[in-house]
Amino acid sequence: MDKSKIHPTLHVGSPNIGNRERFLRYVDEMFDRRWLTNRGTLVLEFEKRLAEYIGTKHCITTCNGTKGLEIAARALDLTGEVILPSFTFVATAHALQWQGIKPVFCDIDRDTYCIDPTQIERHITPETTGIVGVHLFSRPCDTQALQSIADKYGLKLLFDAAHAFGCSHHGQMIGNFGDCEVFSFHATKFFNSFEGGAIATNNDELAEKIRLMQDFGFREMDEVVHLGTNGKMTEVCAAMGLTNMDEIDSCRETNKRNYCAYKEGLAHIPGIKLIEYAPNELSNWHYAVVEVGDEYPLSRDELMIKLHEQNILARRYFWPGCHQMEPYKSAMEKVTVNLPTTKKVANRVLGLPMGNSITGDDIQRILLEMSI
Ligand code: T4K
Repeated sequence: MDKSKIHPTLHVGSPNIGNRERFLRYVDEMFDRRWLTNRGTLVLEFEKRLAEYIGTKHCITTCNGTKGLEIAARALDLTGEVILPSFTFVATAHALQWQGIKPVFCDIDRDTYCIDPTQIERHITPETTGIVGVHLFSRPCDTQALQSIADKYGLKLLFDAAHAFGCSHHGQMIGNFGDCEVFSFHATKFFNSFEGGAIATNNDELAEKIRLMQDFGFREMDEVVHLGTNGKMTEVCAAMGLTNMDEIDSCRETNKRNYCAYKEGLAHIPGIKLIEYAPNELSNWHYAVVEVGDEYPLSRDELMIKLHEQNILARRYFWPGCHQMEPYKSAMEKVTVNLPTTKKVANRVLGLPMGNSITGDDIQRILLEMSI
């Protein structure tokens, strides 16, 4: 029997979709203008609103977060080796490797799952040019510690902020840290533009370089002044982004309500620990990630299979860690890899369905399946 007929499928990355009429109005106007891409009206308006929202001088849109990371890495002149966590989506590593930069994997902090600043210095060599911190599952890195290390060794500091749009750290919006920060607006993210991304920075010179690079290096018609690529966002994506901007606060509230429902229910299940968000900071509450501990009667993978059998598509993001994926795994075959916290966390975490389509009843159904 088709199980989706008994229970609808619940996804981790179910998209948040704003007001359809407003979106269609934007699209209608776009067709009237006959301007579909190449820094059109909607992209320019979207960039202005993004920069206002996060309080940065610049926020340059890109076609996706991965391209944003690639462009940011090039604009920062990263070469040689760059230190990053292994416990992240593989795009963080691929964006470096794709342009011949060697990703050097560092262990993570046991509490935040973000790169552990105390482990970074041992990876620094004469080839190191930068550090990439990832604000994993919406929880910020220790930005101050990372900045101190970057300053001490003259390294560039880039943040992969794919998960952290709409979050603050020490009272400041994510987007304002390091040399620049890169967001993803993929469909599965808290805030989406179908596909898309943006690079936020307060550095005028860097912003100018990024703008040139994402449009083939064009300054004026026929005038190419820099090496560039095609990293542009389309107008229809900007229309989705603008539509969803009006719903940010209500999405945040729904996520918070869902997170709190999980927290209350999971408190009664021994061996299951939900990640915590800092109480005095703004969060997008988009990730209900649990650690499955020894006290729980099932392993993480057994729990995942059990949930999948009930159409609850929990995901073991980001197992097994980038260093266990190709091409990094083969490249590191002869090297001793010592990432004990990454290994432990990657073997225990499970992301539960979140997003605005998930209801309180859905969460009760998930909790019931998890209560053994
Ligand atoms: N850095 C970090 C830390 C990231 O997490 C990501 C992306 C990036 C960089 C790169 O940013 P982008 O270049 O993607 O902008 C998904 C996403 O494709 C990816 O954007 C995301 N991270 C990653 C964590 O998740 P998959 O391969 O897991 O996607 P998929 O197709 O399995 O979908 C995930 C879940 O979402 C499924 O349960 C189905 C559901 N879903 C998905 C889509 C697209 C829906 O319900 N509706 C949808 O439209 O990578």
